[in-house]
Amino acid sequence: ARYNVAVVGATGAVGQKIVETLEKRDFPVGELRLLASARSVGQELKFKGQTYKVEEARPEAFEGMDFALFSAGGSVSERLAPEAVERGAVVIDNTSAFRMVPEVPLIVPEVNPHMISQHRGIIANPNCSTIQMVVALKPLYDAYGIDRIIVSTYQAVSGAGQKGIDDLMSQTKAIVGGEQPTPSYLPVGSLPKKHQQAFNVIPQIDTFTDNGFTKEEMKMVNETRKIFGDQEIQVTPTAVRVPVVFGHSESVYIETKRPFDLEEVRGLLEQATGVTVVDNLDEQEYPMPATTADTLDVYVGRIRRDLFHPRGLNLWVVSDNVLKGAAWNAVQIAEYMVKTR
Ligand code: A2P
Ligand code: 11C
Repeated sequence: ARYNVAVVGATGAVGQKIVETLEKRDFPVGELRLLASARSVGQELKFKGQTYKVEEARPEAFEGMDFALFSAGGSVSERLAPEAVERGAVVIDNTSAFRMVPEVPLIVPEVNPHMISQHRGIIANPNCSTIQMVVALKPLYDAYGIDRIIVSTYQAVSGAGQKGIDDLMSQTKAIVGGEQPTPSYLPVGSLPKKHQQAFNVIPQIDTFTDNGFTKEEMKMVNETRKIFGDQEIQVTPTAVRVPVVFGHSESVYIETKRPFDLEEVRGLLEQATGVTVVDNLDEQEYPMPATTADTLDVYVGRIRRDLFHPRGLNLWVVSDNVLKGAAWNAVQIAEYMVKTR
């Protein structure tokens, strides 16, 4: 069988990777519709050697589609996802628009694929920094339980979209060329104040909430609880933007409920689907964005027992934020649905 697929936001950083991933995975695409804003109408994109013209994302564009993969921002999803569902498509949404709606499954296929079947038209893809963390923690959660997670992120600018990438690139060129950088987008596109991102780290991703945590950090708290189906799990996040283009890194510290054996932890991670362990200290081997970008897995290294807490464990977790963190996770959900039909 073939499936008609619409990609909303096809010209964006994630949208382009969705199209690439559909091709690389040889997803059984029937008709493909590449949708974006009116600004991009007529722009040409390639899929399997063929040229496709970008069309405007309008309700009628979803007519006859089986899947609609959205990554054009929350407001576009809010407006058009219901239109796609009304026309019979299953929506896989990369934005935060529906993630916390109780009836909408929030899916990471390695963690909670059993929730997919409960959808009523919309399936939500979690935030990138949440996805890679829960994939790495799933085998440990199942084996030992987890009381608490303390996580600090080192997030790539591609998380902020093409404008984030362009901002880092132009600042870097300016500085290397001996000129003053002119920050234009980061840390938060919608706020007037900008900071230098090149050769700098910024402890703010998205806007702040009343409790002093950013929205990005609160996504890591709330989405982790929803995905594990565990409202007790304590998550303390600090989300930081670093001058990396592709690949989020995370320093993850957990306290398990039951005691663990470190060799067993290593074995569980090595066997886990979607996880690759890179942890050879003698050879200075550990995961890094530069060596793992453009691949699908979540990489785990620096696996070590805490010095003080008897059930404390430290991990270093790296993954390509636009692939497993967004495009691949979305296509993987569609693959799962096609396989289990
Ligand atoms: P466009 O290129 O026409 O602006 P990124 O996250 O890289 O910034 O990409 C955002 C994506 O969302 C782009 O494909 C962009 O299309 C699309 N987009 C933005 N606003 C709209 C809109 N109002 N309707 C449809 N697509 C939109
Ligand atoms: C970032 N995690 O790195 C964000 C981007 O909720 O899907 C993804 C935002 C989201 O800036």
